[in-house]
Amino acid sequence: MVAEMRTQVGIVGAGPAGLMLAHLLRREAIDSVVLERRSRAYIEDRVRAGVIEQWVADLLVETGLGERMRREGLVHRGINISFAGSLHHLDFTDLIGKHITVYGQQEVVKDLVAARLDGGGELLFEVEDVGISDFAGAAPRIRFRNKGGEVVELACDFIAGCDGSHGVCRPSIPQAVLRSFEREYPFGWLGILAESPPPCEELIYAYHERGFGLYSMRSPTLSRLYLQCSADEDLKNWPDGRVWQELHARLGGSSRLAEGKVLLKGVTPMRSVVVEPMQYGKLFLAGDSAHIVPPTGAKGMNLAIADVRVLSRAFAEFYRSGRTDALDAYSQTCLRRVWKAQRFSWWMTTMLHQPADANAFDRRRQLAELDYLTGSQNAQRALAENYTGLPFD
Ligand code: RFL
Ligand code: PHB
Repeated sequence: MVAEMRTQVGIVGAGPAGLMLAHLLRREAIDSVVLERRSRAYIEDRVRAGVIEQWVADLLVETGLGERMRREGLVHRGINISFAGSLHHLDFTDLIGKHITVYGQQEVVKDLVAARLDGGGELLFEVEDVGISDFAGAAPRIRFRNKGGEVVELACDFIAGCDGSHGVCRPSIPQAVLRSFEREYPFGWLGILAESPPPCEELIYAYHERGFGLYSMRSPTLSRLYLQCSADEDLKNWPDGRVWQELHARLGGSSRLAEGKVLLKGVTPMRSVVVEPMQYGKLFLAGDSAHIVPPTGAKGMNLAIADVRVLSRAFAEFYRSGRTDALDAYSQTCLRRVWKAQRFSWWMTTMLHQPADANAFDRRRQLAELDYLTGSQNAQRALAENYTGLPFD
């Protein structure tokens, strides 16, 4: 027995992209069903991004999701850059009148899940064997097994592939249609979450000959700290004592880092990926399913939300007027922003990390770049504009 369901937009994946798309569509009275293979607890506990661009914070507030973020989020005027033994503050608010908000991705996810379920929207967790079909034609379908084990066939007008970098939607597009642009970096990030007050009120990006370090936070008592490590680093090599020692060393002489209980430890490889186009027939890819950025520019979640902002508007235009211009332009519209975010993330990454094959010339060049950046208001404005979120067309 196969159960039948129907909706306007079938959304695969309940990360920031899928959940925000469902939220924005609901406000346009467009029906959607969100399918997620993990449990609610799993997606709400998954610690990932932490920095929200100003327009994303504004969007959360405008669409009724800003209450907890306003209370618990940390508004930062800028970031710090540490190199050659000194700390430099880049004040985005003074430079360009904008700011960022530090509010964990899992908090955004919790707020989105609560809004979806409170509003009676369909959000199915722990679905299995999701497969998509017929999206090249007029009647796309998503087949899956629900939590109770029942096979369901969901008929929809469109499918949104918001299922991240290991999802099923992108690999369902014929290979010959997609072009993939990729770069692997010869290092990764070892990240911890620790019960320790952050060493500074705002983030510190540290350039150091021992490797990059990032000092971020989730609250005034919880630090989120990262160290450049090798791409395939074995966590067994990193007992807590070594992690703290390395964090102190890379922060330099000014280290006011207090050690505390390590709640979480993990390694993330670093890569850049873009697939083009982001649309095939009635299937639209959004977020990490279409592109991955190295985390140095804090762009991944923000880009995922930028895609679904464009997509929700295009669906709204279609259902209002039958026009497909915005849907047809979806890929092109998103890719302009995606490539600028790729460029920025690549630039931040190469400026701040030590590749194993770097020679003395490379290190002098990096130091000159950091010296130029921290000495030039114009260079700082360019960083601020990208970091806080480029304007939309
Ligand atoms: P997600 O969040 O991966 O969500 C995809 C969802 O799809 C589900 N899924 C499936 N569901 C059903 N059937 C299937 N077959 C499925 N396959 C997958 C998954 O379970 C999941 O729930 O993708 P989305 O929504 O595109 O969001 C992207 C962001 O999560 C990602 O870009 C950011 O976390 C990246 N990122 C950062 N982004 C920022 O904007 N600012 C930051 O400060 C920042 N820091 C980071 C980061 C990512 C990091 N890691 C761990 C990769 C720091 C780190 C360390
Ligand atoms: C984080 O707080 O997790 C974070 C902040 C800035 C980044 C990446 C991650 O560039």
